[in-house]
Amino acid sequence: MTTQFDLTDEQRQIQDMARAFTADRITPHAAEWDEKHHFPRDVIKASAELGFASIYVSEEAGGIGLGRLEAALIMEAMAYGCPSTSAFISIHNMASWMIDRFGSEAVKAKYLPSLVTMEKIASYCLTEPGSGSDAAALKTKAVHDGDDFVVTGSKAFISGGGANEVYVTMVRTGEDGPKGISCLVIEKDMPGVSFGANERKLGWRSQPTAQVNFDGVRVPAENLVGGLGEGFRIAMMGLDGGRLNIGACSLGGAQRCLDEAIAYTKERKQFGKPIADFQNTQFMLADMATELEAARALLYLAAAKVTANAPDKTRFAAMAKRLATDTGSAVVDRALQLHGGYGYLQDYPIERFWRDLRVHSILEGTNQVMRMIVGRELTRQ
Ligand code: FAD
Ligand code: 2MC
Repeated sequence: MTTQFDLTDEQRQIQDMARAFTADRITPHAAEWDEKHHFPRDVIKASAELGFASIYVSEEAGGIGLGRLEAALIMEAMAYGCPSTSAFISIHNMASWMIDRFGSEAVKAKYLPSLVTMEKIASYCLTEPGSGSDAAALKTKAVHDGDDFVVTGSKAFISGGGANEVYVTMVRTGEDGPKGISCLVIEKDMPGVSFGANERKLGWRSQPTAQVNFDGVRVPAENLVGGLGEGFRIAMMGLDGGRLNIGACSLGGAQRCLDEAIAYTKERKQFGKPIADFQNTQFMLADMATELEAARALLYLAAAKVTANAPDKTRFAAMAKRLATDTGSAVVDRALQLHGGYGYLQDYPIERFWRDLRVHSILEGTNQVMRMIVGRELTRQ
């Protein structure tokens, strides 16, 4: 019975490797990256040496060809140090996988070698100023002209916007709605590509977010990923995995804050004893640990379903993202409460995790959209 719910030796080794990398390269610096809005490109690139830039990119394409549970373990481990940096690496993995899974041999050969090493980093461009949750309403137009597509429009909130070299972009090549959307790889240096100002954000400060503008950008037709009209489905399949990873980032961040809260409440004395001795503290810690384990169990199950391409994988990924991100934020909020006034200060890491995790209930599909995906499937019959 228990072996069914245990990680394999290989999964534990991957987890250990990610934890060691985090302890060495991420945790000691994360507060400074946050405070100085520093984008740690060198550390992000170093993660590629361990294969973390291409976790579920195939081995033929230079990736490490692992499953989604392994990806979740890596994201969770790195988020223990910095959820923002971990999530940034997740988005690169999602975009690279889309090229590997759906791209032609030509587009794969052109981009994957530099993406797996993170010589180039990839962004994922779906959201527009006028279409967030209703992603299929996107308007960025790509018109076929000779050997090129000519792309005009804007993408909003793009993680890595202005810094990254490769933009995996959903564009309209046909009719209104999801069937008229295609997926194109656009490069930073193509004439007509420009970027808005770096957004000023509550959290996720170790990475840039910016609008990406396309003004008559000529993109070679060979940069099409998948067939014409397949872009929306490809984008959604990318997000099935992305949502698991974002959930895993919440789990890792929340675990860190739970561990910090246990240590702090054992040290901090009030009314002549450690605050950990109060039953209220113990009950809060007990609930935090219980809820975190429950969310983790669902997320690992959903990850196994995405790896196995199970028919209910999208619903499970949505359920797991919703639960892990809501639970993660609730756990961090209680960890902050247990730190009292000190939790509100930058001297302790909790407020950074509180800010970083908050956006996980919004991006890669809001938690209302997650409920919509689940509710629709449950009532489809
Ligand atoms: P809206 O869709 O306008 O939603 C506003 C509110 O209405 C939300 O509460 C929503 O849940 C609710 N709502 C909308 N429709 C419904 C409905 N049918 N039923 C019930 N409630 C509903 N996008 C990318 O493509 N690439 C990126 O790299 C990227 N990075 C991001 C980084 C950050 C820091 C942020 C903040 C966002 C990023 N996004 C990115 C965009 C993100 O995916 C969107 O913000 C998100 O999908 C929500 O869209 P919106 O902001 O337009 O909100
Ligand atoms: N896998 C495969 N196909 C999928 C799919 C999935 N996960 N989800 C949808 N599709 C298909 C679906 O089957 C349908 O095809 P068909 O008609 O052939 O059956 C088609 O796509 C259209 O799907 P819907 O009818 O469900 O489309 P609708 O427009 O009603 O709603 C919704 C889709 C709301 C689920 C989608 O727009 C959505 O996920 N919105 C949230 C947007 C989002 O997540 N943005 C994240 C941006 S990235 C980010 O934030 C980062 C930080 C990187």
